[in-house]
Amino acid sequence: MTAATARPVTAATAADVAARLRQADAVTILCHVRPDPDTLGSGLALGQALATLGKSVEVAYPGDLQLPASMAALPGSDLLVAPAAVVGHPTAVSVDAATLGRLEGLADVFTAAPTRIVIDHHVSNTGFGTVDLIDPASDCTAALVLEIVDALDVDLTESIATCIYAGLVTDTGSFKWARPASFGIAARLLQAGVDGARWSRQLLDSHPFAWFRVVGEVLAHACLVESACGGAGLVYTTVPHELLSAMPWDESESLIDLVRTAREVEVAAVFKESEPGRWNVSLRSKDSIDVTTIARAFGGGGHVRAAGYSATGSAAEVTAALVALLD
Ligand SMILES: [Mn+2]
Repeated sequence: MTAATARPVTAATAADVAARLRQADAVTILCHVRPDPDTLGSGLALGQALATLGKSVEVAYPGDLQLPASMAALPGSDLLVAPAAVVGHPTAVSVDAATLGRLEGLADVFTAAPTRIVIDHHVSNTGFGTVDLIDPASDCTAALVLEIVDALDVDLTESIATCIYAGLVTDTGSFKWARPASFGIAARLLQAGVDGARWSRQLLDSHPFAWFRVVGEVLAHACLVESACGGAGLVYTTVPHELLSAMPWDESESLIDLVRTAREVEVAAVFKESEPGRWNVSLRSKDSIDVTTIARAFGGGGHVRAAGYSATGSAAEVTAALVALLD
């Protein structure tokens, strides 16, 4: 299962984006729903850089979920405004969202802006702005934001560097699958004063005790389908709503990293019941299968080795649909 890589239809450079941002007096920066450290770090890093240049800045993400403490502690979080308080400036920037839909309730704010800048690294992103900086060769969106900060001639302060580091360390799984350029970027960020050990622990290696019970149940109920994917194998598990809601929402993000360690399989899936009957599905692969093709079959997207989609139905229904596609 290999898909042709979808390339952006328009391709801007960091210098192009910086030129547009220089012209703006006020900028609205939008992060994707259920923000992760890459989208939020990108938004806060860019927001701080633009504030340094004297611009009015607002940063927002859709939904009313409170940020987990680990991310709320990122420098620049004072730039965050609630969705209802978003002004919607004539220049809007989307960071790390693979589709307009990932901005959910704030998509209208984005489309209403005359100048719409998309900054992203998802291979499935075909571009939805008037200026699209989409680079699947970048390990994270935050690294693209660093290029823009440089193009704006803004000093790389410890605060800006910390936000970029947050995106880099999480999207590379603590540099486990980082490409060569990312190590150079990491060195520069640490030299700018980032406390790498603190942020790695805070963003990746810290869980509430309640997470242990969830992990125990989720792993105990995992299913192995060795015949799936032409014999490459699938492992999947479900996290029912009552279990998911027993822990902070961001804690479920790391479950897929445990499930995908199953040696017998190429593809891993975790079904998370965000609302009764509504599921967010995370997909991962190791070497040979492009999981964006699976995600796209269900209306989702993502990266070659990490993708996702949404589904509705009972646990039996949504898992059977995936198994039927792959087995
Ligand atoms: Mn990302």
